[in-house]
Amino acid sequence: MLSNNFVKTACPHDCPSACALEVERLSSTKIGRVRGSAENNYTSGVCCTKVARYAERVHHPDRLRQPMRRIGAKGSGEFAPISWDDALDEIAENFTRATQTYGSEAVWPYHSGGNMGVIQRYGLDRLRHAFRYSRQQTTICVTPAESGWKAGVGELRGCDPREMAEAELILMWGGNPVSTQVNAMTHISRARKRGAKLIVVDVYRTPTIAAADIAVIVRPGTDAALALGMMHVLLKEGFADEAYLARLTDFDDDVRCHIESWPPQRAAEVTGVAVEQIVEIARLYGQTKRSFLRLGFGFTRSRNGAASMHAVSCLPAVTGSWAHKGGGAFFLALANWRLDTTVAHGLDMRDLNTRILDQSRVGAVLTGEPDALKDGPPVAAMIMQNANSANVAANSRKVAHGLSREDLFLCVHEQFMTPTARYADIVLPAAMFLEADDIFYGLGHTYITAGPRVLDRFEQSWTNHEVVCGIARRLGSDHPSFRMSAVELIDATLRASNRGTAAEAFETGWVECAEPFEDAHFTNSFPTADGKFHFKPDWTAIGPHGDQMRSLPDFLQNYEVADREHPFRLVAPPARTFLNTTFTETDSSRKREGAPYVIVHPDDAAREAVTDGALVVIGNRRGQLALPAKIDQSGRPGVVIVEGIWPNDDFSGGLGVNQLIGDDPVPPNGGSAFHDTAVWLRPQRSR
Ligand SMILES: Nc1nc2c(c(=O)[nH]1)N[C@H]1C(S)=C(S)[C@@H](COP(=O)(O)OP(=O)(O)OC[C@H]3O[C@@H](n4cnc5c(=O)[nH]c(N)nc54)[C@H](O)[C@@H]3O)O[C@H]1N2
Ligand SMILES: Nc1nc2c(c(=O)[nH]1)N[C@H]1C(S)=C(S)[C@@H](COP(=O)(O)OP(=O)(O)OC[C@H]3O[C@@H](n4cnc5c(=O)[nH]c(N)nc54)[C@H](O)[C@@H]3O)O[C@H]1N2
Ligand code: SF4
Ligand SMILES: [Mo]
Repeated sequence: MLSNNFVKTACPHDCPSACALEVERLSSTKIGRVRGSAENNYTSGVCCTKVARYAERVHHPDRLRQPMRRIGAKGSGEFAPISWDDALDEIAENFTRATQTYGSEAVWPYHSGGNMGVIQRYGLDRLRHAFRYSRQQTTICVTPAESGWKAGVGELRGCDPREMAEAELILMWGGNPVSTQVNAMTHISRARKRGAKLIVVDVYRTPTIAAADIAVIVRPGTDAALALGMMHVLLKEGFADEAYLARLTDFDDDVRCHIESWPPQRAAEVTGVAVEQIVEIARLYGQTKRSFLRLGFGFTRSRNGAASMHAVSCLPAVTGSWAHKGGGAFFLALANWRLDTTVAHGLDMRDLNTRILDQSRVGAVLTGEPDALKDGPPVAAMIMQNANSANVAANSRKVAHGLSREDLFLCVHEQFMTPTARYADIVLPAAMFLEADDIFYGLGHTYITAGPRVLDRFEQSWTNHEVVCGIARRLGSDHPSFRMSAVELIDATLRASNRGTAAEAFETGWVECAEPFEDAHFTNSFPTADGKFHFKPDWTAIGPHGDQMRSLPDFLQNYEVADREHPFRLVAPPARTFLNTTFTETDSSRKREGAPYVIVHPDDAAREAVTDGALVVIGNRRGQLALPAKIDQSGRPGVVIVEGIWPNDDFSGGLGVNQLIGDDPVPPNGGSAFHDTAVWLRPQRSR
């Protein structure tokens, strides 16, 4: 029992912390404070400030209250209220018409990470499977990283992140947990109190870099070169565990020779990191087996991101630190859960012959690029849940073109009138997590967290589950799942997976799914076909663009290089008090973030005659935008940083930073290269 009015639930947002929460319930329609659960030993009583202030978001005056139909031009934002019945009729009619005209694959239900629930996100898959609509390859976030991790390790799981507390050294690579998953810092701080050191590798001075003992600032996209330079030192100075390499990896003379071709001098030239620092961090990493490698997403959001992830993930295989408590590596837990979601996700209705469209290429799909459409029919009707693609997807100019097509029927189910919702023909008001039941995969830890409903329905809002069931029934499906409640689906899922019941999960607040040490550390075998860690992966088994990769830990030079016309490399990482585009509507987050700006190195500012606070224009062949410069010696010269996915409306040209980012798929298996863009920069001339 929790004290006072606090009740248990869980955070639904797209954040590896996946916190167990305690919410102060003031009435059936009002909350007060939100805090991290002290009883859950990963959350450990901490949650981020944005969710601690959730009252501001759930009781926001701009929340959508009723279904609406477009009355103005596409994208004009002019809507008139309609009833739920009329809205569902219109959706069903348009899905039916698209199916009759082009076949069922012309309908594309689309979900993203606004809500990560097993029911309230992936439940939309039931609708697509029931009617053989196009499937979705969910690539926008994790795919490059996942591809690189799977190449070596085999499955997306690893050492228990709570073990960071027992490490002597933590190597945080390409992640910014102070901003993006604050709970990781709780466990890192525990280690540091015992004297452990923290090394952080990033491309500019983030809050996590500021907290590090050793800050390593690389040029964007060069992480594989740094890892190779470190491995060179490890091999040369006797820090490699040759017995481990022989027993549990495919390490051979080819790999040894390749690593020998990467002395620290070569790595230094590529990365910009001093030779001395490369040697220093390699030695520190090699000197203790309790070196915990914690990998972030950021360094994999490049065209060579999968190759970088693979190269970095080779480090603990070289030293054999996997075998030790407080050693090994962790990126993300996705293979741990072993949930049987047949009913919840309609897998019994799935037809594997229906085409799969790439979530990240929504612009190319909607503008009819044949490869993006898999040479199939156009997409003529869509429903989007948990997605703000007009803002978050790469090449947002192309996305805007696609979303404004007159012959596209678009339904957006949203909490706010986002840039994406503005393009809709029908806008449906969405419940927030506090008004819905769900369970969540703990991506950055080993719990499935349980999120029972805390508040009554807000105005006319519906949960994602209710909308999925409502449309499916309108279209005539008699699949039993469309008559089950979210709690019944959760219960069926947990029972089928031998993970207890919904009632038990809601009572406890979570279900522990940690693996025994031997499994989490791959003590006897890795989850690959031959049981070994692969220095020489078969990339073609991972994705269709595997032939662009090399079967070695490799620095791939396929990224967008700066050239005479585009002398700068742009990195576009998250802002601390936004969560992707969620919270861009709350005053406290907007106040803290201020306004969009671009960080420019003083040397570059001097050369381009840019002064602090002055408006500059950054651009490339995809687009351009104006924003003030913040001159700061934060990254390397030639690198500019724009933090936060600001709403398109915050830019005078009506499109944000993602208009500059390419939407070509990252090899081997797709995904977006959000931090891999070449741009020009110049002062904005007054007219
Ligand atoms: N420049 C740049 N772009 C990026 C990234 C980057 O680092 N830099 N990161 C990328 C990454 S990693 C990701 S995952 C994507 C994220 O992209 P998205 O998943 O699209 O982003 P979010 O803003 O998290 O959520 C989208 C919307 O979901 C809505 N929502 C929340 N809960 C619910 C719900 O229960 N029901 C419904 N119907 N709607 C709900 C929110 O109001 C929000 O508008 O962005 C990508 N884009
Ligand atoms: N506050 C907040 N929290 C978030 C989010 C948010 O938008 N705001 N987004 C959520 C989502 S969807 C996700 S997927 C996670 C992502 O969380 P993270 O794992 O932290 O990944 P990113 O934020 O994309 O980038 C992390 C860091 O990588 C750095 N980086 C960029 N390019 C390179 C490179 O080439 N090499 C190296 N070494 N570093 C590089 C960036 O500067 C950034 O500081 O965070 C989640 N949490
Ligand atoms: S956004 Fe992340 S840190 Fe914040 S409450 Fe949710 S899971 Fe926890
Ligand atoms: Mo993400």
